[in-house]
Amino acid sequence: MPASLTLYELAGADPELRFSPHCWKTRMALAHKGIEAERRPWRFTDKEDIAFSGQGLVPVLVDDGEAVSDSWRIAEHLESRYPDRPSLFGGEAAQPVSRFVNSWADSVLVPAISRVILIDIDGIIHEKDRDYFRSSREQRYGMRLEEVVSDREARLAELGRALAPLRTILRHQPFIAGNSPLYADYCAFGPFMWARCVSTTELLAPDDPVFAWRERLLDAFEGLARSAQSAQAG
Ligand SMILES: N[C@@H](CCC(=O)N[C@@H](CS)C(=O)NCC(=O)O)C(=O)O
Repeated sequence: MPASLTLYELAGADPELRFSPHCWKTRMALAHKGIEAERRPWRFTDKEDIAFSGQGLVPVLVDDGEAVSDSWRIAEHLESRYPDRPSLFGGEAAQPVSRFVNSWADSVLVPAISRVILIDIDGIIHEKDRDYFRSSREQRYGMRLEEVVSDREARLAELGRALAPLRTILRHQPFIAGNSPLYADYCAFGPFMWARCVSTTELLAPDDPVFAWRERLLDAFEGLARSAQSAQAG
């Protein structure tokens, strides 16, 4: 068994609400490998608590004393440190393809979902994080949070268009990786968990193949994601 692992995860005012898309990628990766970690709640402004990792973002995984930050680097670490556990990438040649999916999720999916749910994050975070969250995000987007999410119908339509590559592949197979999920699936699923955790807005139509894929991942690992604390009812 792995020695001792600690995962720092972004939490809301409710410490059980773990809502970061990147932390969800890591959470699913650990479940895939069958590895337990102590999960510590972390807030946006708790920078000093993860200063030992040399940066200020989560997820941070501490594995037997070694700190690894960035969800992609954590996935690589888990794959090389635990080669006897189920592979996250499905082989060496598939690793760069997973990396492409991760880049797509971060550069297309996260921004598209944020234009729908960003304001909802303001409602679930700890009081001590609220000024930091608003000012850092308003600087990033160059507009007020309220404006980022204005015209919800148009934003949802944009998200729908952004999902075209995912939707197309899921018409032919149950997961991005084929018949069962791999890390590439978790890269795209993390942003949907982010939305589920903070917002009650439905991003997908029930007849969208992406909806059924999300359901399958909510059920994976005995419903790990479905049973997590979230803004969604069930
Ligand atoms: N590329 C990084 C991104 C990590 C990231 O942006 N984490 C966010 C939470 S989702 C964070 O820690 N934000 C802290 C802040 O904005 O100060 C990864 O994949 O882990």
